[in-house]
Amino acid sequence: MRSQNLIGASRVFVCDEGFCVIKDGGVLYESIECDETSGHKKHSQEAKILAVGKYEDLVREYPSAEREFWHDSVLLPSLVNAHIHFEFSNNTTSFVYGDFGRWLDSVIAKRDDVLSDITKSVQEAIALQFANGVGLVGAISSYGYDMETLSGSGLRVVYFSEAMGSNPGAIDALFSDFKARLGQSIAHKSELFTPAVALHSPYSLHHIYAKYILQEAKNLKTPISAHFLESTYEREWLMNGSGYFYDFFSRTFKVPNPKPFYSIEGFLEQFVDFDNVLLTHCLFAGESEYKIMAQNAYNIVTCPRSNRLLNNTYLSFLHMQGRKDSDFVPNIALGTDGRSSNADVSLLEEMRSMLFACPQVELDSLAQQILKMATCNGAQALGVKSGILKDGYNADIAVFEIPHITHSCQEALQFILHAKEAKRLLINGKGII
Ligand code: MCF
Ligand code: FE
Repeated sequence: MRSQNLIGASRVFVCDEGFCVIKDGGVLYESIECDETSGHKKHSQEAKILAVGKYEDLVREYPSAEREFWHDSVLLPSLVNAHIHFEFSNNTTSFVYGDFGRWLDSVIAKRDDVLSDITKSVQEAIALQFANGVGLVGAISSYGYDMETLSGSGLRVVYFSEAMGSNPGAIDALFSDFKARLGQSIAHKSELFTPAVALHSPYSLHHIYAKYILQEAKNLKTPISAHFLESTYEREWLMNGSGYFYDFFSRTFKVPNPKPFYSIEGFLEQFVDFDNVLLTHCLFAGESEYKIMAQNAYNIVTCPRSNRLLNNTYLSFLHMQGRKDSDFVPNIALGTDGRSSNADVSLLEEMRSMLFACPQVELDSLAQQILKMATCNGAQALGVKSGILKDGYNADIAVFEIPHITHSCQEALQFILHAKEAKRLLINGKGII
């Protein structure tokens, strides 16, 4: 069964390369429902955008489409939260902020308490994604505790089963646990749920274990995520084998004479044959690492509030600004990280924080860049055809009421300042709100 729908608003943000804004615009999308009868009966639905343009033109061209128009509103692709840990949604005040080492020590000491009985807080975090107009997330799962809740939620999810472990004697046991989690996520695979693989970080993952994990990812052609160069401690450890992580392994884990598992370049080189590589944070990457990332089409995910809280700084994407040399400019997406390193998982708050955290960048251009990071860049990083209003793309659409938006010539900026709660949210053409 096919049905066509038209949705319009006073302003439409296409979220394409040039950040095109359509006045009184609309999006025509088509939903196709089918019952596949191969083996057992399975119901599937797919909704794709067919046309984008002036609302009135689309009404004329598609007179039989069901339609809705939102006044005083902005319509845009539903937002993309490219890095979030739902499993840590119970946390409020358990972890220490202001220094990455103190944070990590506090996570190791307190995580068991935070990780118990998470279902309700995961449901609340999902509801908050919807209220924020988020239609797609890159969910990092360390334990698989959030899998059931996410897979049936209606949210579009790229689900990264995360691997972590530095003890060579434990690799077999860790790998079999990882394969069990990955196997469960594959069993949940659907139009909205994509299994994927995360390597926690260069400091927490044995290089032999990483090889096994990457082989799984290669077989399944999944996206890959890793936390990378988040702290000065991590950089010092990878470059010199000294500092916080030396003490961490020798004192906390009683490893005699510990050594890093990778060089910085060695860690990056592991991913050259993969298509969707997401490196989160990259706060202490320099020109040479940016170059490797850009040349291999790796994506950066930045989580500004988490970065301020754990490492007292922000991704310096300033030096990439206005640089036409695309060799040095990786695609940058936006994430909230988890409540393990943030006050909440609101992407709209993250966008506002980022706006205020980059005073060096011209305001209107920054606002447009943040919106692209939270839509097209995020979807591109995750390998999902959402995040742009364009024919053939998923009908993942959000509408926000922004009073008097039609009076402004700074629509992107005013959106970031005033968007509070989605009035309408479609994921795969289905009305979530
Ligand atoms: O992105 C932040 C900071 N960097 C690293 N890890 C995490 C972050 N938020 C949550 N985590 C999790 C990670 O997935 O904390 C644990 C892992 O489960 C840290 S390793 C003991
Ligand atoms: Fe994280």
